[in-house]
Amino acid sequence: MDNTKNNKLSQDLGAFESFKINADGLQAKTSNGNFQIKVYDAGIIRVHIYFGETTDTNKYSVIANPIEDKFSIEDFDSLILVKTSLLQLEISKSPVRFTFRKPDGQIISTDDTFGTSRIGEQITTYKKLQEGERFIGLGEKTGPLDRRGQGYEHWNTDSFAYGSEQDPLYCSTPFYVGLHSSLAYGIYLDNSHKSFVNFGASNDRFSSFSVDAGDMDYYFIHDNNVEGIIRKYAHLTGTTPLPPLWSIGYQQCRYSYYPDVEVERIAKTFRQKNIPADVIVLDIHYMEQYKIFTWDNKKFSKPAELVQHLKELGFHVVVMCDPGIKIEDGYTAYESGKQNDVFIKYPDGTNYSGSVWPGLCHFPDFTKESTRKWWEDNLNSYTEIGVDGFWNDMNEIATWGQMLPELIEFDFDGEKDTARKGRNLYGFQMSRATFEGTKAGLSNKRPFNLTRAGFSGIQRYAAVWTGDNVATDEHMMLGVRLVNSMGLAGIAFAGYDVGGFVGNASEHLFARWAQIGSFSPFFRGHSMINSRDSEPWAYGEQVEEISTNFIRLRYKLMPYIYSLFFEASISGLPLQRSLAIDYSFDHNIYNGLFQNQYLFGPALMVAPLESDKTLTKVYLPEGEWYEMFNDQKFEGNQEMIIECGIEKLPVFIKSSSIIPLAPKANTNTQGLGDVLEIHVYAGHHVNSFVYYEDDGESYDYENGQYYKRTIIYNPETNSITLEEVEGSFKSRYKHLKFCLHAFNYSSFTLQDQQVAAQKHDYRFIEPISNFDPFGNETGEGLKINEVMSIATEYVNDSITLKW
Ligand code: NBV
Repeated sequence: MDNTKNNKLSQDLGAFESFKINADGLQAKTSNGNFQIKVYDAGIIRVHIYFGETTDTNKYSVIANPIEDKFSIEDFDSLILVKTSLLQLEISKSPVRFTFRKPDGQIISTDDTFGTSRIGEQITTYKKLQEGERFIGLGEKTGPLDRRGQGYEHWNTDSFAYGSEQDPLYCSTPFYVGLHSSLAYGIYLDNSHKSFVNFGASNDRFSSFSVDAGDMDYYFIHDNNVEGIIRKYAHLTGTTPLPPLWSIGYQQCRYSYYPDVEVERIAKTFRQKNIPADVIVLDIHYMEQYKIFTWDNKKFSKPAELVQHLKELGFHVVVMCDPGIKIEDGYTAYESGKQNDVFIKYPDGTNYSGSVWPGLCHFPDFTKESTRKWWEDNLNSYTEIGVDGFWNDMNEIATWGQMLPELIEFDFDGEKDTARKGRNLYGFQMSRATFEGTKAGLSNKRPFNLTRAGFSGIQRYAAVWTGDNVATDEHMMLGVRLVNSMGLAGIAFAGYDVGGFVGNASEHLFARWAQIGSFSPFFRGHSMINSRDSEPWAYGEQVEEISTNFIRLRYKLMPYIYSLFFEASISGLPLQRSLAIDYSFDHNIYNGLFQNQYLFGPALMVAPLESDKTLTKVYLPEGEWYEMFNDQKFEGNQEMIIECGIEKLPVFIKSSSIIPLAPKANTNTQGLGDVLEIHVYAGHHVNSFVYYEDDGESYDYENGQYYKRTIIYNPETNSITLEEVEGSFKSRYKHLKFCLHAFNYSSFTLQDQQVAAQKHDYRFIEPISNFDPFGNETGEGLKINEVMSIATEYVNDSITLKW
């Protein structure tokens, strides 16, 4: 298909001409272009196609390097074969087309007859749709879990009150997983220009991905399952670093709390009411006329004192950071920004100006090292007074009218390019500058960093939230799906505005949202200016009790959640896991009724439901499940109708699960008890859980100051073992309590000594006063879990309980 004579039509790579083998792959020339193949791992092959003489790649997302000599290349008459232990890439020579196979020859993915072609600067790769092929992932994208039949664009966009089908939103991660014939593969399209993915949107012939400019540069990933593919994507683009423990507690936000006394009143109310919380977020009104690095000296006359008072109450402060720097003589950030030449520019060398909150602004060029340093110096004004949380907003870049001219120039660390390539990277590089800058200013303390916009790799620098959602049931469910999908794209630390940002939540909507949010990685209540108050107590007593119950439950789950963040920091596996990760080939999970269900860590399955429902359909995948709030046991592989009043949520625990729980606490840093409960759910399969603990705030864990041990439940040998501790950190727990669910044994030994087990009631949540959806006053709708408990001292040596 050589259309060279007519450059208005598409032109593919043409025929193979020559190639050279390198230590990490091969470099080839075709009649119309070039391609490089690089091996990054036995299951990761990079295909880099370019039509001109020079390459145009993205230097910010991938942090892995190719491996050398772990593959073989064979040259045949009509094709070249690149082989690793997990993959075979077959490159046909005329025309040049790519086919990925398993070592046994089974096709994983093969080019459509169109292969890779360009129309002008735009390049598209076409892949044959395989029978029954599904597509999942792609990060913050609306639409169903199975994306087959949909198309998407990557172009970071401020999307106030977005519709449930709207695309694009704020954050782009062009990485998806294809599933067919019981196998899974991933494709990461590593190009930050505007790009498109088509999952067979208009016909059943091909899926395709296109870039508006730059090279066609993609990583093909294969592993035994979706989990393995996510791990490999994390190998390429990095993982979420361990967040400070306080940041995974409840965060209270509002646009905006002011003045300072109001902020303190909110904080004190949490404490008076014993509702756990760790963070108060200051939105744009803390600044003087929305100018970053300033404080409004009337509303916040003594910021250092405020931060200190809040600290005494056990609260950390997160501050809003907008990128726009107001053009105003005498404003320090503006003057020093000009002096240090930190802003993005027009081609004539003048600084780009755009209107946003403070008025006309210039915008820092975070792809420039000296700008990042300047940003760091300015951020010191926050870290110096004890602020350790940062919120990067409006970084799509959002300006009034939303039209960032594409000719704007970015430094790209010495390789200047335009906003066509820079726009999707702006939030990513701003978050990088904020993370690295505040990390430097906090001397060995971990900052918390949040962003709205980002690109693949953003997980290394910030948590991501889903922007300006709306207070409706539809949005609540959409938010769950967005976070599930972001988890599939490497963003383990993600969440949504609990209660809805735009509009006013009803009482029941807030209650449901707080329940579901308590099982999300990032847990923050937030709402817009001029909307109703949205603290857990602002919706009446019943909602206060329900929200408090679930926020407390989250705090009980903290040892489990923190251990999962540790796991995410190593493997990239998300906390909030779409069922498509573990049950990828069970077609029921893609049913519109069940597509929002997810696992929160390996043990819990949450089945979100709307606020006006008291009956819901839940799908239990294979295995055995216990309903969390009454331990009722169900066989998997079935749909069920569940009665679920507004006081609780359908949450199921997988049999053989191991869940470490903390004593009741109102913060993650103060008043922590010293009894660790290990809950184990009777089951038939051997299971293990890696328990992880450290000081929760510093980087000392990098020098071995952590406390890690594997807990193993083995129903075959009738034992639970806590293996010996690794690391030099001393656990904050002194006592240990085994809480055994559905164990029908009466005789136990601990370290070979006979021990007594006590049967007693256990409640994860309390009944709601004056309210019972099932007709009585005592909250009996909420049945009680019966557990068998065995208490002992918590020692570092291996501990074994037997029965
Ligand atoms: O800073 C104000 C808001 C913030 O509360 C919200 O969470 C962001 O998504 N911000 C957007 C600016 C504009 C809101 C209309």
